[in-house]
This record gives sequence, structure tokens and C-alpha cells, in this order.
Amino acid sequence: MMMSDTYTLWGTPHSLFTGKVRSYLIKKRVPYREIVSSDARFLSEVVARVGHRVIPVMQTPEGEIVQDTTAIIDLVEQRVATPDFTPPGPVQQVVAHLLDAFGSNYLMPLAMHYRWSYRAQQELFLRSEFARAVPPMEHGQRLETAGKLMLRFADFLPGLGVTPAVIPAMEASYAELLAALEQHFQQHPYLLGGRPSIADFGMMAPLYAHLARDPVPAFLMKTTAPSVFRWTERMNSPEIIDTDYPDYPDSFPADDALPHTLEAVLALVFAHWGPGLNADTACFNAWLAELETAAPGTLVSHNNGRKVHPHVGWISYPWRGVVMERASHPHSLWHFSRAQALADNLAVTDQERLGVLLDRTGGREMMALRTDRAITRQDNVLVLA
Ligand SMILES: N[C@@H](CCC(=O)N[C@@H](CS)C(=O)NCC(=O)O)C(=O)O
Repeated sequence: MMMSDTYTLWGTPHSLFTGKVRSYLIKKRVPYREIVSSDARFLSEVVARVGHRVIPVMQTPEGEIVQDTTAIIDLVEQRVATPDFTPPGPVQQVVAHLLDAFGSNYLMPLAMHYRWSYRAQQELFLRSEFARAVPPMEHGQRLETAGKLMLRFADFLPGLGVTPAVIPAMEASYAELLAALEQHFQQHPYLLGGRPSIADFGMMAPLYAHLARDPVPAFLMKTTAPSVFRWTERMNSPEIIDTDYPDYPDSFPADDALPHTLEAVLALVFAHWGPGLNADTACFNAWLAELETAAPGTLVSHNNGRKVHPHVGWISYPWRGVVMERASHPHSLWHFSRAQALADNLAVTDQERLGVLLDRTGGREMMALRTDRAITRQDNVLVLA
């Protein structure tokens, strides 16, 4: 029997997005039970209620079904007041949502690259992980059956833009990110200071299940950015104050300030993500212009299909000395627009302070990108607003 205040998290240990929600629920001290998505109830009941097969899915104690990690966190935040993970400063809030979008979207292909481009070196680990995601059967048979599911995910790489021609640039981008985060976490327990925020949960998506757990990227993270690895451990512990920083106040910085070391991370977000978001925006606008009817509620998906990561066309753009070619990713635009909406609604003096920060970190151009029509989520998929 489930206790009446217990949430159910349907997912798997090796799932990128399950790691984001799990870390949030642990830190929030919300009672939850995780059930692996190979469970018969998930396949027979939950998938039908979501409308397509995806993890994680959360079931509330009242029985509601919620999909999308951001929607799940939004819902629990509305219902459970403490501990409070919303920074008090309006500029801090914009930054927190920007980093959530960056972690949950920009870094996903990179995490998939380190999982699948190095498959041979970590085959037994991956196979054992994926075996849990297939229905229970004898272990050897389960390992074999996992192979089909693994192929499905490995096949995502070309659509995500991961090809031999761009891999060195992707790995260099990640090395720079790890270096900036390492500097930061040597001094601060969380991205915005003494308390976790949506920034940390969004960054946990790629940085935990793939990049801190899979053997090849875990070795890279532990040997080149040990403080980042330690942060992934901290993010899965209910304590807010960590023994590594016993004197660090359990709060966000006063006066809407940001830790100084976060600025290098923000500069990287704008420089490395900007070209891709720009191309995604142009592709979405072109797709929109071609639609015969664009009624609110129209699926944002090139063939009108319900997809976890729909696209609206193929894009190609210069990126860090190479040409990036991939399926467009409107989910990035939707997620990024949450940070933009907060920025647009700032009071004038806060907007000026954000402007100064954007000038220092090179973010003006990216923050000014706009789709010709707002994208929203409805019935667990992206639609035109
Ligand atoms: N935007 C979704 C993404 C969820 C997602 O990509 N889940 C992956 C596993 S970590 C999945 O189920 N993928 C199946 C697919 O792409 O078809 C969220 O934040 O929950």
C-alpha cells in the first residue's frame, strides 16, 4: 500500500531526465517511491495516460500523472513550500531558469555522445543498466533483450548532431565547461550559492546519469573536475549544508548577487549555446510560416507526430570551427523562453542590472532571440500558444 503523501517516480537509474527529478525530490524531502519503468503498470496504464512512451513520469499522491521534468518540479514547488529553492532576487531567477534550460537541452547531445560514442569501452555497464528497463526475465536473457533498446537510443546520435566531424569540438566545449564548473564548485556548494535551485536540478540531468555514472565520462569528470563530481553526490543527498562547506550560509546571496565564479559559466552558456539556439529559432520561424493553419494547440512537430523530442526541420550552422548539422530542437526554445519571460517582466532597474551582467558575459544577443509565435506545452507535448 502506498502512503497517501507519497509521490511515485517512474523512471530508471540511468535515465538523464529521471536524475533531474530524483535529485529535486531528495533535496525537497518529499516522500517518493521510484519504480522502474519496466514495471507492467507503467507499460499498461501510465504510458496510455501520458500519450506516448517517455520517462520520467510522476504520479502525485492524488493520482495525477505529470510528464516533463520542468512541469513536475513546477507542480511540487507550488504544493510544497519548504525548503524553498526559488532565489529571492529577480536576476537570480532569470539565471536559474537559463541554466535549467541549458543543462536540460544543450548538454543532452553531449551526454548522449559520451554514452554511445564510447559504447565498446562501457558495454557491460550500459547493457546492465538498460537490462533494468526491459521487462523482468532471466538475467542473461534480459541483457540480450536490452540490446534492442540500446540500439534505439544509440541511433539518436546523428539527429542530435553527434558525428565524427564535430566530436572534437563538442569534447572541447565540454572540457571548458567542466573547467569553469570546477572553479565554481571549489568555492560554492551550489550554482547560485548556498542553496540548490532549478539551475542545479537542470544541470544534474546530463551531469549525473550519463556524465557522472557511465564509466568513460565518469573517469573524465573525476580526474579533471573532481569538485563537479562531488556536487553530483551532494545533489543526491537531502542535506542542504554540506560538510565540505561547513561555514557556508544555507541561503542565496543577498541583494540579487551571483557568485563571481558563475559568470565564467554564463559566458560559456551564451557563447556555446547561442549559435544553436539562433538556428533553432530561424528553423521554427520558417516552419511556422509554411503552416497552412496555425491554430493554437497545433503540434510543434514536423509530421504532426507526438514525440518526446520533436523537430521542425533539419538545421546546419557554423559552431566552434565546425559545421553543426542536426535536427532542430524546439523543446530548447520552449525551455529557454521561460528564462526570457522572466527577463521580459523585470522591473526597469532589475532589467538594467541584468543588462550589465549580459554585457559582461556576452548574453545580449542570445537573450534577444524570439520565435514568431510562443510555444507552450499542452497534454504533455509542445504546441503553438
Ligand atoms: N522534456 C522531457 C524529456 C524526457 C526524455 O527525454 N526522456 C528520455 C529518457 S531520459 C526518453 O524517455 N526518451 C525516449 C524518446 O526520446 O523517445 C523531460 O524533461 O521530462
